[in-house]
Amino acid sequence: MHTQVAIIGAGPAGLLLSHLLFREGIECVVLEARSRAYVEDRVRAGVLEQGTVDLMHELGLDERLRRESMIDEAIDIRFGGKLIHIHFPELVAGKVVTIYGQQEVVKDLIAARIADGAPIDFEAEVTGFENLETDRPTVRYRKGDAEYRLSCNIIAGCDGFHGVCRPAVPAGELTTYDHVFPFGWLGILSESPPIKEMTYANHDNGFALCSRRSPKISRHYLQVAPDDDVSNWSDDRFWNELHVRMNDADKSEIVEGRIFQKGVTPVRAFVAAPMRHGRMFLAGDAAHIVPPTGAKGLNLAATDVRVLARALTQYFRTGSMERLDRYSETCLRRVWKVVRYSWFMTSLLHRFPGHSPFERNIQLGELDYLLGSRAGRQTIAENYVGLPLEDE
Ligand code: RFL
Ligand code: PHB
Repeated sequence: MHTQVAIIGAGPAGLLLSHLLFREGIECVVLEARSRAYVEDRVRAGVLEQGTVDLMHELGLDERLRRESMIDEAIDIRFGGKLIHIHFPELVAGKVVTIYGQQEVVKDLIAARIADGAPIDFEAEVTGFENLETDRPTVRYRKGDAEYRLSCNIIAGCDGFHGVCRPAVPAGELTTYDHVFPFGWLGILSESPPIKEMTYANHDNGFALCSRRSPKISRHYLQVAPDDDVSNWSDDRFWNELHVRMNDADKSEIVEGRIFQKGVTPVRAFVAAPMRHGRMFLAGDAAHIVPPTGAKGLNLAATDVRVLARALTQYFRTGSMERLDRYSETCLRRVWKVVRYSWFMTSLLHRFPGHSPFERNIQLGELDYLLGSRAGRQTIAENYVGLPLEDE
């Protein structure tokens, strides 16, 4: 079998790319190791930048998003009994962010692709590649007990952080930058109405975040030890700690409800450069991960594939590799700005086990600065809503 673009992975990166290429009449096959149900149920991100919402709109895939998403005009940061209010429209010319669960985005993208008659090959696990350096690479994959081969012109490595594409690049060709923070996030979903504003907290006990998925579903996070396990966190322990860190000791603000999902996730920044080897182009988490504090992972995956789709369109229309040759450099400029911002928010808002009293006071000084400085709050707002897309 042959296709123009073999897309590995049906996460946001792979699915968005498949729609962008479909629109340009470029043929692709999407290979996904997991089942459709598994991919659609994976609970992850929730904050969409305007650029990501615009992309869904341009693709004509925002019908449910428009109906069910919620707009956030602000975030709050609580620390030491004080409140920093960052109101986006006031600080960055009318900009806002949209709350819509990543798994809802994924469900919409999968349904639309199937409706286009261009299905996704689920439970098709890619196991290896051949001839990556030639103009006819081959993808090997397994479905059940059978092995298959797919020949293509281009491979899009959209298979996430634990995928097979990045490890297929020969040793020494990639430079990797890795920064593991000394804590993790415990995230829950609960059947309870959320608090008024998306609220981050830096408390002596550690970071906390109150977010939401709908008017009836809350999404909350607590900083925990990096190797912590959900079994250490009974529902009661979770709620009690959240009230404390959110300065809601009398439990009058945060409504407790049935917790129906709980998971611990590492907090880490990672970049692999270049985002390319021969005919394989890496996009999204396959190439980089950012700590969740900036709410940027999904949005960065979306900007990567926007750049990649434009470059592939040029290539298949004209035969020119000019944009493909610039793909990695173009993406990495944005990636490093987003890594920087996510690192900054993570450093600002967490308790670091190794911090000296000096470092803790510097952190509190920075929070106090933001409280009094419009310029400081504007920097956060500008990044939170998403930096403008620079024309590549
Ligand atoms: P994904 O979503 O991991 O998809 C990769 C897909 O590839 C498949 N795969 C393979 N398929 C075939 N053969 C193989 N050998 C394969 N190996 C892997 C996998 O099964 C999977 O389906 O990567 P993608 O598309 O790059 O998307 C990235 C985003 O998922 C990620 O960056 C975000 O979820 C990060 N993130 C957030 N991003 C935001 O923009 N805003 C947020 O508010 C936000 N919050 C978060 C987050 C991530 C979190 N976790 C759990 C890591 C909050 C959390 C808690
Ligand atoms: C979420 O709603 O899942 C969420 C919100 C803000 C973040 C990270 C995750 O910074």
